[in-house]
Amino acid sequence: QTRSKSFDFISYHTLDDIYKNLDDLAEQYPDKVQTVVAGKTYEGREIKGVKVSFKADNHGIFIEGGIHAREWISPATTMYILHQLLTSNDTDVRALAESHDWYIFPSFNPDGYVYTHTTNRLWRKTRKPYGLFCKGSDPNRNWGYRWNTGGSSNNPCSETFAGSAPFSCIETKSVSEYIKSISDRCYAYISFHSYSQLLLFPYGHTRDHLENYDDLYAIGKKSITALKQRYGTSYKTGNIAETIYTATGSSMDYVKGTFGTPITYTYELRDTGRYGFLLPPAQIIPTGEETMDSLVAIILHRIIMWK
Ligand code: PAY
Ligand code: ZN
Repeated sequence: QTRSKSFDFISYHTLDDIYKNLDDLAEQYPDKVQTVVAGKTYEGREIKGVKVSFKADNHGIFIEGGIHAREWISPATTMYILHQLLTSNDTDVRALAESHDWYIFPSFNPDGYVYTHTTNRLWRKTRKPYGLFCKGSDPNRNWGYRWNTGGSSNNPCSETFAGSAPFSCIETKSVSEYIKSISDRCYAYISFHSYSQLLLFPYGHTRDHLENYDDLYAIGKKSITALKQRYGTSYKTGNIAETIYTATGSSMDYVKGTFGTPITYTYELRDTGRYGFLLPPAQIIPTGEETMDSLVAIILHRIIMWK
């Protein structure tokens, strides 16, 4: 076998390169990594991820990346996490990795991601046409929990178009069915966006502090404190509506509201606007490192609080 197995974190990668690396990892770690295709996109691409498992029947953690096409640091960070789980020698990371089943999907919006590489670097949505002039729904406004009840648009030309109905995007529909099939095995759902340096949790329709707000806020505080230790990067944490703006139809709110998953966070990764969506590739590794620190804190603190 002379096939190259290299994958680096000093540049952003195409969808093909990311998928190739997932296949390579499955080949390299046959007893630990399994590729999973959770569905197809409007343009016919696979929505591919991996399940990583060091032993049978661990509790599951779901990692979602790339639902918004232009937020390139998101797929890069999910790939960084995947590689760390497989190769890190850090004691905490090893404990975290080996005591969970991981479902990691670097791109929930492959058509959009490819479009940002070929045509328009700042494309956010999916690519299915609506009417004559505009393409794409906002896949993070299309999920079937309190769909289109605030912070989304009925205009197909809008960046936050909710779609024609809940799960009108084939992408959100198929991945939601996959998530449902494993939901009883996952106690945590983490999604990655950029930018703003926020650690958000449910919900986006109201500023009210619902369900386990107090726990999620306390864990969130510990997590962003851990994140800051390494490079001084400052985050804020809180619910979506209070911390950024009203938004409905997100994947995280759907998972929380439908399955009652206790640990649900959305990262808005670096930066706060200097480079915005065009975060320089030299920041992939530091972003990955600090995010890994904060993820360790989330899971370890959850264990301390509830076990
Ligand atoms: O549920 O994550 C949420 C809502 C917040 C994000 C959203 O609009 O979906 C925030 C934005 C994002 O990551 O898409 C923030 C960026 C900077 C944007 O495009 O406005
Ligand atoms: Zn986003």
